[in-house]
Amino acid sequence: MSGRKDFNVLIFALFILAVEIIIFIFIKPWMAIALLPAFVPLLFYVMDRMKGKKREWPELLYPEAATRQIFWREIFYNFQEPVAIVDDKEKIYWENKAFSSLFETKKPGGTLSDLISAEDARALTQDQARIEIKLKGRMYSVKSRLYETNGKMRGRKFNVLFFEDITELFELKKKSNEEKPAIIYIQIDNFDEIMAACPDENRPELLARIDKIVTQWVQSLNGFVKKYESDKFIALLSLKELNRAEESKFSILEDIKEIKVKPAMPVTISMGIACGQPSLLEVNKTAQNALELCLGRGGDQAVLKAEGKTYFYGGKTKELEKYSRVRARVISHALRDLMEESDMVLVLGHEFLDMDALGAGIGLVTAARSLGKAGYIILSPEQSPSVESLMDLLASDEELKKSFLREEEAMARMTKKTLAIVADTHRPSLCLSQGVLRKAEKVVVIDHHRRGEEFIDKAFLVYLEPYASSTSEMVTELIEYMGEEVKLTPLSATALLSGIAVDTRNFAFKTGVRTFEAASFLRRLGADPTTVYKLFQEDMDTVNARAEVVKRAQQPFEHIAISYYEEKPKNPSLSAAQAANSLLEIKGVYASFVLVPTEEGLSISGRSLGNVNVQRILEKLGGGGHMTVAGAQLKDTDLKGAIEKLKTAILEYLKEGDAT
Ligand SMILES: [Mn+2]
Repeated sequence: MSGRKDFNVLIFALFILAVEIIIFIFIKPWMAIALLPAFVPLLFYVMDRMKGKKREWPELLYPEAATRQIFWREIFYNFQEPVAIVDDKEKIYWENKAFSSLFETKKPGGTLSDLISAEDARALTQDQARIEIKLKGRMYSVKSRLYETNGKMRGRKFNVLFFEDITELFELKKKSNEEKPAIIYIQIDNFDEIMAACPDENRPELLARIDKIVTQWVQSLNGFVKKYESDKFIALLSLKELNRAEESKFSILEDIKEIKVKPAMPVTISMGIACGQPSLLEVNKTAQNALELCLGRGGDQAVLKAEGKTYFYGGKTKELEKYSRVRARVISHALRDLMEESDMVLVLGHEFLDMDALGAGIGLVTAARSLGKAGYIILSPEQSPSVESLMDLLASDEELKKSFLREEEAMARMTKKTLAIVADTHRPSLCLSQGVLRKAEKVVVIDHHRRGEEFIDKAFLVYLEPYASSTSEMVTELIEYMGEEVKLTPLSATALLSGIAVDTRNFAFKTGVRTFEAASFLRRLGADPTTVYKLFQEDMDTVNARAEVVKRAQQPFEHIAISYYEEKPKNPSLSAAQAANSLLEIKGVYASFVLVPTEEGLSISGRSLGNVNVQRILEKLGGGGHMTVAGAQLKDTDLKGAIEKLKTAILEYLKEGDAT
């Protein structure tokens, strides 16, 4: 730049000289001499102005070109922080002394990726990149600037890399991070039961042993612990120590089990842990939430909430079920958190979808949408006849109509963050979509069936409540506790009510106090019992066919009715189940069995009021189910043969009953 100014002054001087010469030769020599005093000050004035601009720079930085080069080279070459120029092929074009000594390079011309990782090298060939690299035990922040060259090397791209040693800053940051406080709530599971099981004289010792293990564990982590209730502790640790405890997977969970009250009753604890929230107040609140979640999952585990994520440790002992509202509330909050953490909620019912699974699904989808998340129920490939009427009703609502997805589409839209909720079953084989279940990384199970052998092992949260009347009842309670934002429309409330109605057979079976409470909550939100009643209305042919079955019924054993369909009805299993229910309406009938021809052979549906175990009877024929609802499939046998087999099974069962 300054060279150009010198040049301008020279041109100006030459111009004045030329004018003088022209006047001297071609006009009048005396005129040229006379004009000289006017031109000379003008020349000096221009030179002075140019000099004035030069003075903006310290003298040293504005030397002649050759000297300047030496200065710049000196400055950069001897600069204490490493600097290098790299071309777009990651070749080192130039480097300063600090750079050479940092990487111990003998001479420039090496490749950047030989000195640092290929990934870092690639990042640094971008403009304005900034990465942190650890080199020789020190941390460096490396910035890059991209330049395109002019002149001889026009069009070539170079990155200038500036290294800054940030070791001290980095250590300081790390240290302040490690010293962040973590709060741990520790609670002894089933404290009352443990105390009750422990003989009086041993109680002080038991309590002392528990205290000792908890206290020693926290102290080994340089933490502070305080017992604030007979079965509750609060502890404070630094994040560094918490990480250490995490590496050992919270060994205290196992250590505490060494204390056994009775041979089969180890002491277990629940731990709610939080760290890294913006304020101590929030750390505390989050730790309490984590403890609630831990208790909701059955205790004997640690739940850690940090960086917006939830981690689980332990939890191997069988969970203890208690049907309490506390549990419903805890599960509700946990489910809400999971929904909020997810990007989409998918509800999976069971094969042969019924109104309970569908009603529960509608409730869950509505909850998800109230929380601003997309929610869908997976649709079975073939529509199940038992939900036909409810589906027709839902189709009348613009919003609810959009609540269904086919399996393939759901699979395509699923991400790692998608939450899958299995409703009304806990057996993976009965699940409506095996694909979605397999792909889902977060699975919640909500079911009212007694737990069987086969179980969805990967479930993140399990709410299994055999004492609840229906999954719809459970979902209604969960929604009640989820908070005000979750709003049910009258139609979705009606769907939930129909789920309860179908599983309780209009509030006659398995109906508890909480069943009515759930129903009254739904009614308040506009659920319509008449609409529910209409959902169960049937066409004339179905009713007639069933009347025939009832008419044919026999009672070969006292209080047990057996009947059959002569021809295959439109929906064999549904018709048989309904006919068996109708038989139970007959005075004196405690259990009923209805046989029906199916595509594959014959199917038997068994129903009971509770004093006859139809499950045990049909298990003898290779079937299964519950005490009051069971079924079996028979192949290679005609109707007459099947009835004989059934009678033999009942007789066997009755004899067993005599024996016990
Ligand atoms: Mn159900």
